[in-house]
Amino acid sequence: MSALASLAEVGFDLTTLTTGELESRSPIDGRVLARLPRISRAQYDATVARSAEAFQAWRAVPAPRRGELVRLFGEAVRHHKPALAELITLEVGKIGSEAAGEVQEVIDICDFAVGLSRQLYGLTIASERKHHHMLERWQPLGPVGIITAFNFPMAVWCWNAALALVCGDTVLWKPSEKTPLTALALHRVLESVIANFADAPVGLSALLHGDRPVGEWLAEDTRLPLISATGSTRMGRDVGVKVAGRFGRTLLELGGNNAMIVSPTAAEDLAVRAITFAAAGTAGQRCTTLRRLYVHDSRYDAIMTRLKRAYGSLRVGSPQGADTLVGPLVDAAAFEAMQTALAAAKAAGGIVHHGERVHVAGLDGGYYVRPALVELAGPIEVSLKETFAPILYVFRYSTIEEAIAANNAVTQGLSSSLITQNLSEAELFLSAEGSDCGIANINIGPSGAEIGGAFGGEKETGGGRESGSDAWKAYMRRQTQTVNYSATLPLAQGVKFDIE
Ligand code: UN1
Repeated sequence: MSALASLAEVGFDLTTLTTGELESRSPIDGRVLARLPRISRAQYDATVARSAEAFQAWRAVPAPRRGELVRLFGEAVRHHKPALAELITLEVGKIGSEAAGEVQEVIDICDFAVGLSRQLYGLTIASERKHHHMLERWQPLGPVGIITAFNFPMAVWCWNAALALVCGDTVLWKPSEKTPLTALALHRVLESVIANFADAPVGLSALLHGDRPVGEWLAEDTRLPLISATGSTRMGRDVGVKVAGRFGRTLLELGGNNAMIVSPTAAEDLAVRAITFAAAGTAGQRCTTLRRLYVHDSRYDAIMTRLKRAYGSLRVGSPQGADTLVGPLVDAAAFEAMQTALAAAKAAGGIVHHGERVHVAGLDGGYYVRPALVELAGPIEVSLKETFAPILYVFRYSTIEEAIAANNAVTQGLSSSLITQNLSEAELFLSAEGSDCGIANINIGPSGAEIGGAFGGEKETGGGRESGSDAWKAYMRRQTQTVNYSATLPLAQGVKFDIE
């Protein structure tokens, strides 16, 4: 029996999802898994109105009690973990362990949020006025719009939703039009928890199925003080400009073009594994995927030999196969973008290894590729862009300063890494003169971050921070409070204003 069966408990049944404009296709074989209706403008407006109404009640529920809802949700996700992971594999094409890892990331952020629900700390501040005290208090913000991408169809929503819910906000989720099913299943799990939670108002969390116009409605909607959006830089620029135009806030997590530097002292086995997982894993479809590799001259030939061999033997195939390491690309458009990028790299003098389509028996409708390595003498137009596919551009370098400058010489700034045993190089990379990215790692690839740290990046990556650390502050409104417990009214800065 399919692991999906457990989801019947929350009213999710694939066989009943047969009508609607949105088509969920499996990257495994291109088959249509389900059809779902797209939300209309009138339904959208009613949903946001309910969310705004629900916020009035939810903000007054004590934060630890809000945390209890998220705790119960995390428990329910644990129960449905095999089913949710199977659905990610079906709809996104992730291999089993990565799909399970994504569901684990959902569970982890729930646990984090539960603890956070008792730690929404503010500051106390010394007042210059006698018998006054000042404090900084974090208040719930309002209904939050969350726009997510296909490649992490559950975890990224939950980074936002789990924090927003404990912060006292209500949430509205527009998932990628490529992954309506995973969103529906996970949201049904949350709905089932909400239905049994007395303090949860109707409309606390909503799912908005649709494509681009729904994202635009959210961006333009003055009822939503915060829009958190994950996806391409182009999408982020549109959303960012629209939201800024109405003085709303955005939390943007956009494109990456992540690099790794392999230094003269790098441990070779570790480097080769780190490179291969970060560049070829998830079929190159993480925003943290390794896309540029800088190898020191002294190590270049040996590392390239190992990489070509490792890439040649990577098991590409159905993500449902127990041994598979590289599943399919999400769709034909992703395959074409990859081939276009490889052709451009070749035309610009790059030496391309692999990257060809792999035909998997019985799965002709799926786009499987052998991940590509492209040797380049220097940056070219296509290596400065993010192509959402497994292409790794490889360069030589001779000094660490030169390699760090190259790491930083792109418009994106998400993640970065250095493989070294040299303490001075590691510290330089992590210093003010080092990597300019939101994430900087030593002896780890750029992908696969834990939820405990703040996740996000600089420059065209959008500047937002989600998930751990103090990212919760984005979902709250900061209020400075001054209280006078004297009978007089001294004014700050010594100002005198005495009246008769
Ligand atoms: C993404 O690709 O949008 O760090 C998120 C990672 C994952 C999250 C990736 N934990 O690779």
